[in-house]
Amino acid sequence: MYTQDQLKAMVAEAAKDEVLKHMAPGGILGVGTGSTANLFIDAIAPHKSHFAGVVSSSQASTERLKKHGFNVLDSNSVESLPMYVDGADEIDPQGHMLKGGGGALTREKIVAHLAKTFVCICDGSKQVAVMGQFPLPVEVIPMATAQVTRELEKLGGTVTLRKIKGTDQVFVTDNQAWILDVAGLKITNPVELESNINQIPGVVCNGLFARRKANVLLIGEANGVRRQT
Ligand code: ABF
Repeated sequence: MYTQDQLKAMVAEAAKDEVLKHMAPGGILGVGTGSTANLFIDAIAPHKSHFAGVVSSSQASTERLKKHGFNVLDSNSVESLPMYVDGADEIDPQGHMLKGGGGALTREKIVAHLAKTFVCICDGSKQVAVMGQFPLPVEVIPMATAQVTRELEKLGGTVTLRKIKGTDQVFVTDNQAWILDVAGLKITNPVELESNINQIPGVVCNGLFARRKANVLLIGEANGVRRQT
């Protein structure tokens, strides 16, 4: 039986193979955020010369990539990316994802939108029948926090302003915004809910990746890595 960390390492390796197989040398790779994405960064690092550069989805991933010697490019310097590799917090049977547990949802969605192929890497525990067991992150402009909270509560959620773990300090995103975590939702309509939440004034982005799903899922399971497209 594999541990969750072993499964994450397995999908990170599989994503390295996927990228090296499908991406021509000299391309620019989009890179996600989180512990599984970190394992992918470490796995692909020995092959950094395969890429002209990378576009990162967070300051945390940027630091890790730079430590490995990658050429980290500004997202504004590319019109598109051949591939983007990133993790997820939940995935439903149709491939809709809930992301943002690491607080990087907005930049992740920006870089994913640039990419032709989004490869999602995760261990099997992320697969759910219906999303919402993991609180849905919603990035907000601080001055709108109270009114966005009220709107999200009307949707049936229990809303918490994200704090830095173990402190009473508000978590601030790379975009100098705050995050509301919405628990208690049963997300049977992810595409519609993603759009509806984005209409609330003050919302920067939310963690539903439903309108733009991953093109390839690499899922670490008991008998190995399952590739789903
Ligand atoms: C990232 O992957 C985030 O959107 C999500 O929170 C994270 C999943 O975390 P981990 O890979 O650490 O399980 O893209």
